[in-house]
Amino acid sequence: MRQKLVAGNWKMNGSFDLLKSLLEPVSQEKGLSCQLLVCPPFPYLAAAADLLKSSGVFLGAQDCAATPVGAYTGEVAAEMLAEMGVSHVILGHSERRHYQAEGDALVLAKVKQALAAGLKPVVCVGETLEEKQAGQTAEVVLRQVQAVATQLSSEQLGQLIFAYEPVWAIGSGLTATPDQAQEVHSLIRKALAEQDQQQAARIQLLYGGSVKAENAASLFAMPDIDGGLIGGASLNASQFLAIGHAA
Ligand code: G2H
Repeated sequence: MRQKLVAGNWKMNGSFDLLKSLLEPVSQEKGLSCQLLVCPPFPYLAAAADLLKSSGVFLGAQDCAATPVGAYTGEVAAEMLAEMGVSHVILGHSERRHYQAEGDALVLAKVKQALAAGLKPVVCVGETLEEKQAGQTAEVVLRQVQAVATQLSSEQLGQLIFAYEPVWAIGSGLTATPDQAQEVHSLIRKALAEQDQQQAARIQLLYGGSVKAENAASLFAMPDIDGGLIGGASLNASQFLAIGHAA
């Protein structure tokens, strides 16, 4: 019922060379049953939109402003992204929560802007190693999910994608086991179902954190894991496509 989604989060990596060498094979790949999404940094979005034209591969950004267009130097508005052919936007990634001190209220404001512009927000949630060790995983993850979900209408809720990314698994080579990830995904879906059962059954829940071709199939086989948000491994076309084939 839910299609799998494999999303590449390039983070602050890339070049025009990489764009071409990566997106050409990705856009030409046939025979994947999952959806593909690539999220390069802002300066490459226009060229990426061109390379992905009529490929069926979705294009995403890694952030957007919390306000509509206006006097906000250095910011990029959601409606600008939409105008460029962007369909998705990653919001609340743990790197932004950490390095840019983004909190739940700011993430919610960005989600609202994204939705108003017709973008699908990919809202990232996840606990740090300290929080995990203190037994606070469920509390932290559900707080981050509900800070957004409970402030939206049912229709808006249905536009969201959540990505569970345990912070201790990001870029570390450590991955949550499929069972650990499923347990958290199932908690998220149950919390969403308490708000809106129909939408909860439809919302894609991605797993992120050191996903590679070797561990993707076992993660994606879990009932509440609807694909992955892939960092490092999305920078290599054959790795990224192999993860797509695992989905
Ligand atoms: C988690 C993930 C992508 P990586 O940040 O969002 O990155 O796969 O490199 O752990």
